[in-house]
Order: sequence, then structure tokens, then C-alpha cells
Amino acid sequence: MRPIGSPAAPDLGPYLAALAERVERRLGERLPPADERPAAVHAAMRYAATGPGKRLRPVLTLAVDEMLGGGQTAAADLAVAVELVHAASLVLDDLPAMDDADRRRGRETTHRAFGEAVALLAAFGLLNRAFALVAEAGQRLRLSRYTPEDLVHHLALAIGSEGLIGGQALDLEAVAGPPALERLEYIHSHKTGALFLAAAELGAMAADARRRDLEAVAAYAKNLGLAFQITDDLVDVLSTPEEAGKDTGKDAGKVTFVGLLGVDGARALAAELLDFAVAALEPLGRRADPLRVLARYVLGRKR
Ligand code: GRG
Repeated sequence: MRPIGSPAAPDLGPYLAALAERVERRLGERLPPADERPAAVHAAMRYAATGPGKRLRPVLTLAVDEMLGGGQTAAADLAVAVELVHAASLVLDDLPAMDDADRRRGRETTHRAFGEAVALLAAFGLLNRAFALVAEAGQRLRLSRYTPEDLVHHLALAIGSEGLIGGQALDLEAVAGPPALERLEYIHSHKTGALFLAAAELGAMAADARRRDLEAVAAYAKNLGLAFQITDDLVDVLSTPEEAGKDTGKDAGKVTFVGLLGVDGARALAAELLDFAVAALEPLGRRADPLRVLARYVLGRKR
């Protein structure tokens, strides 16, 4: 049960909200108990992963899985794994060496609450737990087109130095001269887009998707992920910390889509990308409606 006034629980409509609830329950079950040794690390892992986030990436995994006729229980563990990777990335991103943030999800960042050393160990604990879950789920899923190794390999590539880590690395680099849109797109399609893409593709793989369905879902998720980051830049300048549930104004001095295109230009680009995302769903017909709802939510979000 979420505390009243929690910054999470986005307005996703009843179907996606039910998927978010499923993720929530499974998250709690798939993490080590907070009092099991090493208790500080396990408590920090739970704090980071079960805090009131929106759960959009694991919801995407489950929505894609169900849309393509999956529905095996192990798919929920893939969704949890995606959320654990996301939580680990937030812990690391908030550290003093990176964004140096004090607040996340309406409360203290993990290193503020537990100290930097424990926060680092918790992030690595979450990442390793995620890979263990993907490997276990891969063995339980009955699939003909994908092996457990395919799932693990897929996630590893998505979040490595040519994916999530690559985007973050370039984001941290100071570059002289005028910012280039191409560079910004690289940063965000990797730093944020890669995990949205992996979330959707893991959902499709859990449903044993045919190649053309996987490709449609991937095209949707790539555009959704980049649009999500643009709306994150908008949240940083337009929302209060209370609305956002985290520090805002953190992008001042950084190259962002809002800095480059202005608020209206960034919003127009996000809308255009979301149109592309929705267009990619055309071959999937009405069963892709939940993904259309998710795209609409991203455009209007305040946090
Ligand atoms: C964990 C492999 C690994 C690498 C870490 C630090 C780092 C490398 C990457 C940072 C990636 C990052 C934090 C990108 C920002 C993505 C983003 C827009 C986060 C906010 O997502 P929301 O709004 O957050 O979905 P909630 O709290 O709702 O889950």
C-alpha cells in the first residue's frame, strides 16, 4: 500500500495500473529480506528499488508480454529485473560523483539515507539480482525462439558501455562548442532509451514473439524512450520538487533538449517522437491500445 500523497501511482488507466501493482508485489518478493545479512546493503537495496517510483519500464515489459499473448508467470520476473536495473542506475546517478542529488522519489537519495559505500554496494547488489532473475526466468519460460542466454545477453548489451553506461558517460563529459542535436540524441537514446528498449524487447521475448512483432515493439520503445527523456528535461524546468518527487533545476548548465530547443520546441519534439512510437504499433492493431495509453501518459506527465 502506498502512503497517501505519494508521488508515484501515475494516471495510467486501470489496465496499466493493475500491471504496476503486479510489479509492486513481485518486487517485494524478489528482493532479499532487509534484515538478512548484510542487512545494511539489503535494506538499501529495498529502499532504492521499492521506493515510490512510477514503474513504467516493468509495466512496459508486462504490457508487451500480454499484448503478444505471453502471460507466463516468469515474465513478471523479467519486469522486476528491468526495474532493479533502473533502481541501480538511479542510485549511481544520484551519487556525489555524478548528479549529487539529495532527493529522489519524494525522499532522501539512497546515499543520503545509507552512506555512499552502502549505496554503491546496493546498486551492484541490485544489478546482480537483476541478472540472476533474468537467468532464472529464462529457464522457466517455455520459448521456442529465444534461449535463456539470449535474454541475459540482451539485457547485458543494453545496459553496458554501448548502451546505458555509454549514454551516461557522454552526458558527464564536458564538450566545448555549441551543443549538437546528434550528440544529445546519442546521450539520451542510450542513457534512457536503452532500458525502455530492453524492457519492451524482454516483454516480447517472454511472449516468444515473431521477428516482425519484436521489430514493431522495438520501434515503439525507441521513440517512447527518447520522448520520455525529453519530458524528463521538461519536468526538470517546469515541475516543482514536490510535483516531481526529486530535485529539479538539476539540469541548469547542462546540455538538454529544453536548452537546445526551448520548452515549446522540446514539447513538440516529444510529441513528434510519440507519434512515431504510436505509428509503429499500426501492424499490432487494437491489442496495442495499452501502449498507446502509455505514450499519451508520457506526453502529459509532470513527474
Ligand atoms: C546501472 C548499468 C548501470 C549503469 C549506471 C548512472 C548510470 C549508469 C546511468 C544513469 C541513467 C539514468 C539515471 C538516466 C535517467 C533516466 C530517467 C529519466 C530517470 C527517471 O525515471 P523515472 O521518471 O523515475 O521513470 P521513477 O522514480 O518514476 O522510477
